[in-house]
Amino acid sequence: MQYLETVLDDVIQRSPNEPEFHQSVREVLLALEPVIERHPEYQELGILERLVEPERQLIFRIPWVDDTGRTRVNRGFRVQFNSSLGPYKGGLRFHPSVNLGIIKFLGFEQIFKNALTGLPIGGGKGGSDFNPEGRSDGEIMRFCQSFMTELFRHISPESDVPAGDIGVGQREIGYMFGQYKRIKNTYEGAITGKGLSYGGSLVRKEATGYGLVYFVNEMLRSQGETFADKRVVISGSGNVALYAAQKVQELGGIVIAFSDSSSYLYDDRGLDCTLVRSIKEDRRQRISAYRDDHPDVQCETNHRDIWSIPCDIALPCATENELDDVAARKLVDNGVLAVGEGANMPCTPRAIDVLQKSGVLFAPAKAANAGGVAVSALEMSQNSQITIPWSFERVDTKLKDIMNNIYAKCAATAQEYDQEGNLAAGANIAGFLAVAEAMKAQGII
Ligand code: NDP
Ligand code: 2IT
Repeated sequence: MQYLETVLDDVIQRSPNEPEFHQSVREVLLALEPVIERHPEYQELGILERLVEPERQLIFRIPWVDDTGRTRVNRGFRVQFNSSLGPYKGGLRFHPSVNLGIIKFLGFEQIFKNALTGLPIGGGKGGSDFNPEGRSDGEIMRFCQSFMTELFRHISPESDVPAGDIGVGQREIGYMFGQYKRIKNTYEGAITGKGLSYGGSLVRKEATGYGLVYFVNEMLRSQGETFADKRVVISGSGNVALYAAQKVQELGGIVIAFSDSSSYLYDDRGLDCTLVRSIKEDRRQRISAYRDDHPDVQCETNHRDIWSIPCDIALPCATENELDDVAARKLVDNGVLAVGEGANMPCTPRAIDVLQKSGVLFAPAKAANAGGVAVSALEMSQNSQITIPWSFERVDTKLKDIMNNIYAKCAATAQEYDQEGNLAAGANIAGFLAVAEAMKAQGII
């Protein structure tokens, strides 16, 4: 459709050198052709032109002093992308690869993901090109404090509520919350993913991984399948990967591989997920340390080759574009049944094409990994009232309901738009419709 191509061309022209952002916009726009045909008013109101332009983009300097006394400078970002459905909501990423284009792609995805949860949250994302690897606890704290010393003026429970992402877990959230509270002199939930002792929610830590597995389980169930005895390959070994693995095991699946940015582990008999969690979460070591206890387990240094391992279910949970068409072809040749995206945009467009054309069940990120942000919104809800913290069971049941609803919405929307079984199309269309209707009602702003 010429109109959609023009919108995409404008994005590329206006924001060159942001390939990941172009990729995420292209994927959504490609899915919207039948929607624009049914709703010509969206074109008249410039909904798409407004949607692809962030409402606000903040870029700031983060000076800090390392342990040797040397002054360091990093760049900080917060992209407040769309607030039609609620305050901006989305994580902060600390990784050397972070730049404006990466944050814009993540923020753009977040708009539709948050819409799919059905909760009142808009889309945003932020972070820094700071590399936490090898940094001491003191350095991490000073960096987080400097980051928040600028960010605090742009966030609040009513306007923008950050959380974690790659390189930002409970430790970093704690330091940032402390600095926010100190500067604002207000004890309020302007950030989620907090520790349980100071306003965090039970299940937030587990939420993205658990939610992914709940979603994939629904997808399997639609084909009369379950996780029982399925061999599951999981990339990454961070927050999302570790708790996806825990839930896979609870449902009877066998986790046979994990990776990190330097290697992958493979044991066809199944890996000890508790040990992997302790290595990565508590000891902050490389995954290869697993071999200290299990010298017989395979550990390969080319972590990208993880997709050549024969498996029934693949869960990419590390980073964007980590699974390309060559990897997808290997998975298909090895008989993979389902692929569920735990990371944001982990499969390249060509990989998705290979998987879908080969009849592999495909769970798209913006639907399948929405559990984390959904429980973040439940944390916001608890923070906004004086309440006894909700129990693990209560939050987990809500999470499961939300993921099942997202699955049902994606499946029904795909069917309504004559693309039965295409959950990616269903997610893009359903997420977009929720945002577009709110934008339409709120006028040209
Ligand atoms: P973590 O920092 O906890 O873990 C990231 C994992 O991926 C680590 O094992 C890391 O390896 C690996 N990794 C990171 N970058 C790369 C890279 N460039 N190449 C190879 N491996 C890499 O992050 P999360 O688990 O929180 O996030 C993982 C993915 O899930 C991201 O795409 C994130 O955006 C997405 N996500 C996260 C949510 C959350 O609630 N945390 C919610 C929804 C999506 P190493 O240990 O060597 O650094
Ligand atoms: O990509 C994501 O959804 C996240 N990193 C979680 C965002 C959040 O606000 O909890």
